[in-house]
Amino acid sequence: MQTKASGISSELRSRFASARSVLVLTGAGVSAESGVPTFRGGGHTTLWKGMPFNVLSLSRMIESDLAAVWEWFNYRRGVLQTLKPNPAHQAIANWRRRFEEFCLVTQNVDGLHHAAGSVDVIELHGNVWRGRCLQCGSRYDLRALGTREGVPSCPECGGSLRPDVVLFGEMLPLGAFEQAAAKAENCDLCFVVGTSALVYPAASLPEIASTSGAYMVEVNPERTPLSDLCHEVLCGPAGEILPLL
Ligand code: BV8
Ligand code: ZN
Repeated sequence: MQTKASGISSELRSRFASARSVLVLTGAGVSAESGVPTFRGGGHTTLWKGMPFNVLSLSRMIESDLAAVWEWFNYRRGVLQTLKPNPAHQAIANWRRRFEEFCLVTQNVDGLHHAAGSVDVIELHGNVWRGRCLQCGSRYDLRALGTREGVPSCPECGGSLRPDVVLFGEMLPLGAFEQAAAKAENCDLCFVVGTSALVYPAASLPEIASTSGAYMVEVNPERTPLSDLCHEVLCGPAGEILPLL
């Protein structure tokens, strides 16, 4: 069922009021109203120096041109620096205390869910504010390191850092997907917010929740490959819809 942003169905209201375990999966769309460019949708993909992001964010770029990867990620951190969470992030942060069990899983690397007060966020694709040492694996907050330009060095061992972000072709952080999948199996209400549902294994989480019998709700101005498996598709911007609940 597709309902306009103005109306939250009585069915969803009652399920929201009675849910015991809720899973929320977010994608770039939840940060769109904060000014973060999405990757796809709206007929464009994020380009940088003429290269599409899915070329830049390829794992082989780490070996072939780590400096270019840092230039791309330094640019993105620069853009994100001034951006703030929007009402969608805030609504989700408030939902946590309304349910016995609540799990927020994000594909986003922008850190805006944390900035809005969400805790225990499962970040499937890492976090653009962290660097990881290629030699010793130590992780650092790049804001603390004061990283601006070029390839930062590891304060521990002097090795080169890489962004602590999962690039295409790379494994997700150890245990992150498994933890999210276990929550998806046990949730009775699942929200899929602002994702084109094209990237795996993240996009398989709503399929797991649906198979486990969860009530499925998609929040997105556009339909996606997941729309047909949702009980409700709330067609509109997350920043306007989520605060209605
Ligand atoms: C893995 C970090 C396995 C980097 C990201 C062929 C070749 C190579 C790989 C593959 C392949 N086929 C499949 C794969 C696997 C690949 C994949 O799924 N590719 C897809 C594209 C086909 N997956 C991987 O590589 C993953 N790893 O599978 O490893 C493996 C096994 C063994 C050994 C080794 C490896 C790793 C995937 C992670 C990639 N990293 N990001 C960076 O940020 O640069 S993914 C990237 O896409 C972002 O993280 C983003 O979150 C993610 C998904 O995009 P969305 O979040 O959905 O954003 P998008 O712009 O697409 O959509 C926005 C949506 O919001 C739209 O629907 C729009 O309508 C909506 N919207 C807009 N405004 C609003 C809104 N909604 C609500 N409110 C609004 N206001
Ligand atoms: Zn190191």
